[in-house]
Amino acid sequence: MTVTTPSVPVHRALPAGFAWGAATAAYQIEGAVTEGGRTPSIWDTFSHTPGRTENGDTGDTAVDHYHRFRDDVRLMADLGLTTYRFSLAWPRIQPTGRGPASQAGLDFYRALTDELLSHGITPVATLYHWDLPQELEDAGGWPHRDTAHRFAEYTALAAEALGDRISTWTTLNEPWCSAFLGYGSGVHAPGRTDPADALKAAHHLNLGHGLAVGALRAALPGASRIAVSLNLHAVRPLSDHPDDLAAARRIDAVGNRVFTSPMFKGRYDEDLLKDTAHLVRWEELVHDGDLAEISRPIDLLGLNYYNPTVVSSAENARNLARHDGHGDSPHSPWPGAEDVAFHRANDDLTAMGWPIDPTGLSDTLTALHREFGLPLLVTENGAAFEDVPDADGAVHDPERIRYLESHLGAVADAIEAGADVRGYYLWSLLDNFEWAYGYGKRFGIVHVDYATQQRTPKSSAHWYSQVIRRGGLA
Ligand code: IFM
Repeated sequence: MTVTTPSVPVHRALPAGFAWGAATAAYQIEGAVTEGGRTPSIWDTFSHTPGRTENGDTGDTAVDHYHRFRDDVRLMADLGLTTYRFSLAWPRIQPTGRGPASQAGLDFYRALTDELLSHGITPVATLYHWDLPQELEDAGGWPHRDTAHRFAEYTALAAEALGDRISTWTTLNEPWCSAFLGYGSGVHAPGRTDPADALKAAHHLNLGHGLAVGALRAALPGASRIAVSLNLHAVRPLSDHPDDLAAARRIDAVGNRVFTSPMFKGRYDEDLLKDTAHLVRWEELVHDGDLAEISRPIDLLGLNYYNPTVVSSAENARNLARHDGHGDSPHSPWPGAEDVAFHRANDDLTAMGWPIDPTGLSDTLTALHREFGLPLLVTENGAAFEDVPDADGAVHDPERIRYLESHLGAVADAIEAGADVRGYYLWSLLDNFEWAYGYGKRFGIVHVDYATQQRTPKSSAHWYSQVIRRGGLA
């Protein structure tokens, strides 16, 4: 890829040392699902179940990153990325979710990490981006307490083997999706639809996070940094009617504070416990010592942001179109808040139907800074559009550039307002398997021809490269 040196002056510089990255996840890009001793995850099972994904798409081959990682790292280096966030596949590192580590699995991530380091790109590893070993789901999955302990055991294996070359670790990616889309609405693997199980899963994901933080601290060198990546909902009431304000409070409770309060305040909030008391017996679910474990201090908070969430009471939604943006299911992913109505913030939409509004990003970053005072990372942000190569094979994606530019501007706004934002990982480096949407939704700044696996940097890749070289926006 050729990169031209920009002559445009920088009008909005990001702080020196700001981490310029891109993010991916194992099941979405690796393929090679039976190689190196890897065993099936819940996403292998789910995607192979008829009717679960668009066109029956699976991650069997994905974008074949397992075999092409050296070329992909070269692409990252050409772009000028200073950092890359990827996830480790649990069933590759610890097949079946129990017992010793697989050398082949560890070797793959050693080779990937060494390749990144040799190009001056800082690796950031996510331990769990939704690929639970199927055996652990068969034993009860995240609603089952033991899964949290299995996660800590796997974390220790990964950290002991890779901690000498990876210094920043993220425990969970978007546990809200794992718990509430996986066990509530069932649009994600494992496709279960029980609101009580969704809440139990949330608690055990929290516990798994806390236990993993302990395992990471024990195994990693002192200067290592530990984070979690949360897709916090930028919740806005449709109006200031008390019922809409109540709807916003409920979604904030079961969408955000179900994770942030135990992790950063060592408690579950009273309103969440009350809203969901008819579904779970929290006093039995939460054991003595769990909250101390979950609230072990971490070094960075990762925010994944795509769009704001506008809500109202069902009554106030009458005659208005409703859009929750989390896929089609007769089952709600919002236990205890099933009657809340969701609305689009505006009609400026991505190919996912998600409204574009960067103020949700700046608002959330500044709110997180005020509330928790932790250094922040934007660990995901990006957009899907209908990208089609032109006659010469070039892919022009001005809408994605507009999206990224406005959201990087929002990061700059938050920094100006005092938030300590240390880096930005756009989603995603490559077009990839977009879960239940299959390959139909393209989020990459690099186009992938799925028939040939050919990579073509889109115009947004060239644009991002210039932003990185400039250290800010023009
Ligand atoms: O592709 C996903 C990613 O795996 C998690 N965050 C949201 C992205 C876009 O839907």
